[in-house]
Amino acid sequence: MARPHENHREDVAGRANVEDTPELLAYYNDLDRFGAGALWTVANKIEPWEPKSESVPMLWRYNDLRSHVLRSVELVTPEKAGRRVIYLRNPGRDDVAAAVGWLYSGLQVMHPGEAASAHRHSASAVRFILEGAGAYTVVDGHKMTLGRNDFVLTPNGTWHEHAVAADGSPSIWQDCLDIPFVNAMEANFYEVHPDLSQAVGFAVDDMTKTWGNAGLTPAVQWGKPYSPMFKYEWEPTYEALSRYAACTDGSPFDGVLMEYVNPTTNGPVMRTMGASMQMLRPGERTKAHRHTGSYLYTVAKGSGHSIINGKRFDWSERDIFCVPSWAWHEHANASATEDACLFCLSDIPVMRALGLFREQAFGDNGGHQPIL
Ligand code: GTQ
Repeated sequence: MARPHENHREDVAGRANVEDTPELLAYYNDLDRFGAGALWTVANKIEPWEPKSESVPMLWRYNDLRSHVLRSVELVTPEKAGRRVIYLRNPGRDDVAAAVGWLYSGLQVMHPGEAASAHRHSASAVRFILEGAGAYTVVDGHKMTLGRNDFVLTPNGTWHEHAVAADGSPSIWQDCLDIPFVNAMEANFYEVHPDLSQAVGFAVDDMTKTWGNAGLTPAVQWGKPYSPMFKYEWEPTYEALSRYAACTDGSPFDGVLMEYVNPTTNGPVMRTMGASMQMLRPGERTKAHRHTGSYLYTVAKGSGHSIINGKRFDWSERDIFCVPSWAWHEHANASATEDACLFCLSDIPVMRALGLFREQAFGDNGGHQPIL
């Protein structure tokens, strides 16, 4: 059966603008029968003037979701579910289970004494701890204890498993993975650990203790293409932002923003995903800009609002929101006395590595300056 005929015309020199005629329609039909089509019918659609994200700006309120996330504990076991996660849906990206762009995110909950089986996959992951005590992750035999606002990496190909210690408390963390991207690349493999769990082979938290010492690096080789510092803790992150805030005007677009880096390269923590923490000082309101790449923000501290493509989203601690690629956005801290901190996970490393990163300030040349 012939597909419905599409013809995306634009009356602009250099763009496709061919009117349908009975003769051409018959021609398109013939091409369709042999698995072919005329580019000029779809060219304007597949080559937009600028990125057109299908993702919708979204705010997921923790207060709305929390009780439902906790309910899943009574409904399914980690053994049966594999992982007990409530994932964040974006109406524009339901087909690929992405929260925004090509990034997946979900809220995983575990009770004390529970553990999820060890596995590995081609997708890379980070976890940002929202609440609870006693949670830990084991990555390739390295055990990391996790507290609120800590952020842990499980890079592509590493064995990983999550659990909460028997004397801990119910824990919820946010998972962010590049699953949709790896699936788009048609390169996703998945493996369950043969023993369902891995032995811990190193001192607890050794990777953070080895690699997370400001300005000091050990005389140890690290050849892997991701950060050896598997866990970045909240306290030193907040201290670094506070110290930097005391001596900078910050960026008019981002406030006081610092990127989490691989200490052996100063580059992003993983090849496909990068992370940053951004401080909005009391009363601070940033200017609007936009850039390519998809962004998931988690409110680590404080409250405020963001305006994304003209729509206002009011957020408070633990809320998650997304900024789709090339969407205008600006952030404001609601408090005149307290700072607010936003954890941000993005696919900027992919954008940069492939030469696709672009950035534009709102109002720059009326938006008409060349961006390529
Ligand atoms: O723990 O690696 O939320 O594979 C979804 C898929 C977490 C994980 C998720 C996963 C993981």
